[in-house]
Amino acid sequence: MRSHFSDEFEEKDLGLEVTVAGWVEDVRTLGSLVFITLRDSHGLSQLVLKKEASSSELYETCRKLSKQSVISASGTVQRSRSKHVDYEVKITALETLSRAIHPLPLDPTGRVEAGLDVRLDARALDLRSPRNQAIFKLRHHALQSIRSTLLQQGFLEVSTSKIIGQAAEGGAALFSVNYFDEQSVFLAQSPQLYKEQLTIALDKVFEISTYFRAEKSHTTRHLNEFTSVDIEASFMNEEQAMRVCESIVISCIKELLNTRQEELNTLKNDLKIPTTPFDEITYAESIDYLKSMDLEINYGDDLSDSSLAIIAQKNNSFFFLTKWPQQLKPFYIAEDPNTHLTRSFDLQYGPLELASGGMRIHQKEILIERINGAGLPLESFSSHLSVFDWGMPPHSGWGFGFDRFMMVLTGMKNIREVVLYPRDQYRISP
Ligand code: AMO
Repeated sequence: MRSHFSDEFEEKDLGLEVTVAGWVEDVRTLGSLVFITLRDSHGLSQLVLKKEASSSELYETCRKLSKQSVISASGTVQRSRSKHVDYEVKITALETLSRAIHPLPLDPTGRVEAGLDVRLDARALDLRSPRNQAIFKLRHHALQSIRSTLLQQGFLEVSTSKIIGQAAEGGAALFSVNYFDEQSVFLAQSPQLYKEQLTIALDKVFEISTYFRAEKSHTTRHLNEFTSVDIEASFMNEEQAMRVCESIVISCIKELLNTRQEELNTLKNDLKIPTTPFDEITYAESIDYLKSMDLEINYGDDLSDSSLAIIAQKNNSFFFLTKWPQQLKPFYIAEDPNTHLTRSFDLQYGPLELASGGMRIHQKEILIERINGAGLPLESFSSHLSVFDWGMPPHSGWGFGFDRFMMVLTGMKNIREVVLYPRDQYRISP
């Protein structure tokens, strides 16, 4: 069975015998004519049938079609008088392949709006709407673009284990699951330790995968399972890592603007190419600025949502927040011995944190000190620490929240909109 769509037909197809298949979006009768709008992920096609003595049974079948049923219809291509399509199929035969049972949980044409929870409960049907198709097509193309940018820069794509025996980055936000013999293991919250280890052999690696965090942050930007793009590279410093991060953002936006205007228009998202290099504000400058705005904040405090919102009034596009004090960054981030500030950065889009990274500690003794200082159990890191005896190069990297980046690309305000089956504290199905 081959499906054709009206926007595929050309003048030369007039009179061609075709079979089209798809989902019934609409059925309208106009005098003795019945029009069927058929949709699939490529677009729309229009079918038409005139009621005549010889076609009255087929006419009744068409008229009574339930919306969203799957049909296949055969006929000939003719010119259409409709405003929406240039060509239509004058049908001679129709088969219902699967009947949609009404009432449906939602109307995928979007004409009747449904709340996000209703939509997520019936996600597969929800995805049939042009708006959601645009989101997930952009997601597909964004992933391809990021992958290709990193490949062009010589990164090797890797897949690290998501089942881990020990808490890797500190125990806080890990899900534990039963493994064999009731032994508990954890789901990886990031590939941090593995990607660092890989720099001793594979040089420059990247991974695109889902990770798991047992955080109870029920916000529009947190999920308990999220997709991250991670890189790690030997002999790279934090400045170079920031430029790589910037490059995936810029290339992706350029590519979507060049090739996916249709989806961007559907979402009415006015995406613009940001200027480079992205602005850089240090943590200390942020604190000074917040103080100058009469905010009660002290050096060493974390930047809360409201603080970031104030900083974002001045910087409403992409910018880096750099040089954080050690207590606000993970144990593996390197410190500048002169300033005692970490060689770290966060990539922000206004108030939204998109990525974090930096230069790592590559000397075993310093790392041990930092693990102890963070109050983490040293024995959990024994196999990781042994790698540092095998020739650990200086290295840097970052983790980039891909779902959050999708919020920027699509203009969506809730991360659940850009993830097929989002998982949060209250949602583990479908
Ligand atoms: P971090 O914990 O900052 O750093 O995570 C990196 C980025 O991942 C995204 N992110 C999330 N997205 C959705 N839901 C969540 N619950 C969530 N948690 C994090 C954010 C964040 O900036 N190992 C380091 C990275 C590194 O240094 O390489 C790490 O995981 O966009």
